[in-house]
Amino acid sequence: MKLLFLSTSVGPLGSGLGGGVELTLLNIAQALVTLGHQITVVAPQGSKLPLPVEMVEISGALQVPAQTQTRDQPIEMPPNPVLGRMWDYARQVQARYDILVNFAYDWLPFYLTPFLQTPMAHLVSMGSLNDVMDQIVGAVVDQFPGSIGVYTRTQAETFPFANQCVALGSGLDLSLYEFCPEPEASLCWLGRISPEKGLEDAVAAVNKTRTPLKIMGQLQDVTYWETIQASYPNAPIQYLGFKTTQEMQEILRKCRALLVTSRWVEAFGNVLIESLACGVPVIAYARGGPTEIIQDGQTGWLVRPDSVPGLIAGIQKLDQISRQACRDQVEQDYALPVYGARVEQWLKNLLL
Ligand code: HBI
Repeated sequence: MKLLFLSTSVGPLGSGLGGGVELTLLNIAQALVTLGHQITVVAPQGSKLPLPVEMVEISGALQVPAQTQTRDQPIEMPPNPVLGRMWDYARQVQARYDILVNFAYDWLPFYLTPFLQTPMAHLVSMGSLNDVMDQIVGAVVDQFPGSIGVYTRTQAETFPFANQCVALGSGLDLSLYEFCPEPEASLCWLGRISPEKGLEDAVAAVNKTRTPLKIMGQLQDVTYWETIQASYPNAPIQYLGFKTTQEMQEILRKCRALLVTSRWVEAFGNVLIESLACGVPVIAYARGGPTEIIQDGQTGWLVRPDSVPGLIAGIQKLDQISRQACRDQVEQDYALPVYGARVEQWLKNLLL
């Protein structure tokens, strides 16, 4: 198939602003290229992909991140929106492709679906956040059955049209993650530094256990980060910035565990399978995608959501977890070829 991928609109691919969906787009592109499909990616100016696929960079103003909006807020479009210009490009070239695949969690691509002649597939990368988005995605899935892909059933359940979503799971190129049998002392926290990720709870936990915590990810909300530092001036934390996958896994793999403290319903949690791929157990709030990934007591601990004592208890029980079991689970459930086959089937079904 000839596929046109339309990237998230909140940041250039490779910047980390797009969070987990950047990794998802890369992994799907890699898996489908391996299966012999032709991929072209349309993305904001400055995007980079470590893949030999055609990249069309579009300039313009980035979209406001949906998770900063309230549920009843109207859709905002900035002046000279990169999103609008990405889809104007798609409209012009659509006849060259079998399917247009949208990775943006934005109103416009969904609204445009019936206006375009080429079939569209939408990978919805977050749970329900906003009424206007729920409405437009619901309208698309009613008119185009099977066109809405999600990560997990838990994520789908946040939408009124849960049973019309295709759960695709996720996957990784496991060769990028090196198993580490003997960790050092540190714990790790990965992700966009933004309120919905609950970093303050991880800091509060290590402030008690005095276990060093390595923090990596895009510093999206500086005020939020400064508040955490002011609240816990003596916490044993170290912010290492945003890293490429290679640099990140080099640090992550030596950690005793990954702490996942999401406040929102995490659609999946790509960082969790990156961690398990390195043999690093995960201690996660029992909320959203992590509840479908972590095998409690086997590959990590699922703790009561928003409970810092729960995180601390998990840290104290880490020696019960086998690091090999973590790597084994990812090889079994999240290998890239398996994920690629599932995504390929999802897309082929739209051409039947
Ligand atoms: N917000 N408006 C908007 N559009 C996106 O594509 C988007 C977002 N917020 C977060 C986000 N994408 C990704 O970080 C998550 O989908 C993983």
